[in-house]
Amino acid sequence: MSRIIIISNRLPITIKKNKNGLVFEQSAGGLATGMSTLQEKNERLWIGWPGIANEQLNNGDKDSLQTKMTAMGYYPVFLSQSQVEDYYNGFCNKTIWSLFHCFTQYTEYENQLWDSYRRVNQIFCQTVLEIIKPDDIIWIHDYHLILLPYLLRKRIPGLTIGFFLHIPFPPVEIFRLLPWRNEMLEGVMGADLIGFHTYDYVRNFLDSVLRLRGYENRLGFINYQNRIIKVDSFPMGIDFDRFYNTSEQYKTKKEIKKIRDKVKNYKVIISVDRLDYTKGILERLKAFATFLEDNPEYWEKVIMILVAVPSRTTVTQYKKLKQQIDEKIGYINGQYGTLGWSPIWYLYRSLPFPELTALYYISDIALITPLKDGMNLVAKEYIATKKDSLGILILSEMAGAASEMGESLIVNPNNRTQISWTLKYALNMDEQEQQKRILSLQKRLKNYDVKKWADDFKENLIKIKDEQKNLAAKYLSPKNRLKIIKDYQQSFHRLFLIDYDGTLVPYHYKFKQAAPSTDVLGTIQLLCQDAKNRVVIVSGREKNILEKWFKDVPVDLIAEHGAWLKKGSDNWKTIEPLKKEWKEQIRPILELYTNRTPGSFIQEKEYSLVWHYIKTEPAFGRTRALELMDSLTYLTSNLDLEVNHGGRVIEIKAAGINKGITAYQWISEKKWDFIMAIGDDWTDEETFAHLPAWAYSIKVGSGMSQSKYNIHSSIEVRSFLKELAKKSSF
Ligand code: ADQ
Repeated sequence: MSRIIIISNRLPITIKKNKNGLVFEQSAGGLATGMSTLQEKNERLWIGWPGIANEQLNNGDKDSLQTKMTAMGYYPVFLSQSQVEDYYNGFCNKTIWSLFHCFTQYTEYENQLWDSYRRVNQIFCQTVLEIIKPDDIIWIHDYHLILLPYLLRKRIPGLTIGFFLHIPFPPVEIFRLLPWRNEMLEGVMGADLIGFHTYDYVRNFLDSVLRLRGYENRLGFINYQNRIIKVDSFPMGIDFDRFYNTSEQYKTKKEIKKIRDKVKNYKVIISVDRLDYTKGILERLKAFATFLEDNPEYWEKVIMILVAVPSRTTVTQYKKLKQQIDEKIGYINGQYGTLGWSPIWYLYRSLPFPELTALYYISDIALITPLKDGMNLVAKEYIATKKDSLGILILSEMAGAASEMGESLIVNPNNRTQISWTLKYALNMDEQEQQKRILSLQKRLKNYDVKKWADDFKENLIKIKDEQKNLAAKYLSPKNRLKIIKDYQQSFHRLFLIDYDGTLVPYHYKFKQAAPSTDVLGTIQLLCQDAKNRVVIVSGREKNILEKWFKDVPVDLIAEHGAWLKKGSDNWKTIEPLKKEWKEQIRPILELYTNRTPGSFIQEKEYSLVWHYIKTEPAFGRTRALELMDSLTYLTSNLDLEVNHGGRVIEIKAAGINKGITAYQWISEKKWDFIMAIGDDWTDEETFAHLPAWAYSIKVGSGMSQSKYNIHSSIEVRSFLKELAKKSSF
């Protein structure tokens, strides 16, 4: 059984040094819980920085630390104070964190910080190499280690590497601002599986890969340097049961009672975050002030408990924000407070689990309005804690969690009027409505908790690795070449179905109007010299271009992905039958949206899939439909489909023609005893699908395919075709 190696910037354990020596403090974060599930089936090791700088450790400390930690399943990466400063406080938090959250105004582009980031990624790589075995499964976490997948891949090419980004991936217009964007993309593409919280981030990433590096994807699969990479969304969950059951634990019950005695009959709005500019705390306070201003009837009736965990306290931006928040709270309490009532109760510290969950439990409303947030686990924790099903979540549409938590009240974090109005609406929501919303949110959180998330990621990683291995096994070996040549020599009626771009000529010709070279025409000419051979060029190109290019060779032509066909000297013709295999690829997306959108459903017709949202809450259904259209437009952009939106339905149907159906006109024409189809992309898969089982299908490149064999390049295609042609016996 393979070992799982988790790599993150910080270990879930912190080392401190006091006069008695080294002290270990375990932290029970959400990630640690998720990762703990992995050790049920595999041996697990976690590599990361233990939170103490080299300068505080002597050699003896380091040795004893390593021994003790290894026994606990951890392995430390040692960093100096200046490395932590320039890499973590520097590049990670002043460059990546701000840029990826679209705060370009706070982003610093300093070569010195970048150098340190690269250096620390290399230190991580060296540490990992000290203990790694080739069949280990590596799971790298987050933006601190974006270069690590590539560094490890370079050293051990066959390694199984997964990468998960916990923060948003920005739109390409923002990402491209980074001077080191190409190195970052190459870094992460060293992984086999790349995970994000939401489809939006997946889309942004794929967009950057296409526009900055020129790699296309098909349904999230990228064919990169003869390796298939999968990019997908895995919305991180929480330890649902732990939060759901907390209100029955002794310590939490005690806290609940204590807090209830203090908050008396006030309606309680809770706000919990790390103190970070992305969390929108200042904007939230302004919105709360608007609410108080607009609704004096709630004075002395409502309080907001604002909990902020100190974070990155040495970074200037954070110091400034802390000061602004302190001032704003002071202003609101001064402006609206009375002798016995302060509208905001402020806690600036980390809270133990029973206290934090007691606060969640007693709160009537959670107001969580980040300006940008990868996921936001607090929103999920709040809902999970509500065993009595009472409470309302007001959630920013900018949090990744919003795409799964449609039953909460979704707001724009910058729209104070909307937030003020929504607070009033929430304060008046009846219990039945609250229960309905919470129960359906809880069901989803329970189904996809943090353990399921971790398992799902691991399984997908193993699956993509298996697919890569299957593919490697399909490369056309010398032995198989000989077998094909033998069959060729023994046959009398041969059909060749050959794609043009990416097959006879390299893929990048697609973007040019380049005519076939003399070598390409010579190869085809050579094949056509044998009267037993019938050659069809099966292309997506326009018919007039193909006709012009191949006018001097006696080939048949299929143009525009099967829309047009031309046999010998006949005129061009069209055909129009329909196919439906694409449904297997599109259905999961519709199912995902159906799961996330109560009231919606899928209707399956023979040649189309229809997503209905007539029975959903109108505004919510419409928002979801627009999101789905966005995903579908993207996902179907290189599939042969039409997507139509109207009348509260979205319909996806086959456009009706493809290379395979048209190629079948030749395949079914007579009793061939040798058929060979060669192609490089998804449009050629249709040709492969229409072949009899005994025919030879060859895919150019390392993409996944139903072909029998794969071949590396168009050069190899031409040389193999020439080799075959030369074996003709006249
Ligand atoms: P964070 O930005 O830290 O995480 P979040 O997902 O909300 O944001 O997680 C915060 C965690 O801290 C929660 O588990 C919460 O319980 C805990 N916490 C908050 N306030 C606390 C307090 N006062 N005392 C104790 N604990 C407190 C990053 C990304 C997120 C992404 C997560 C996970 O920025 O978008 O959801 O990683 O991928």
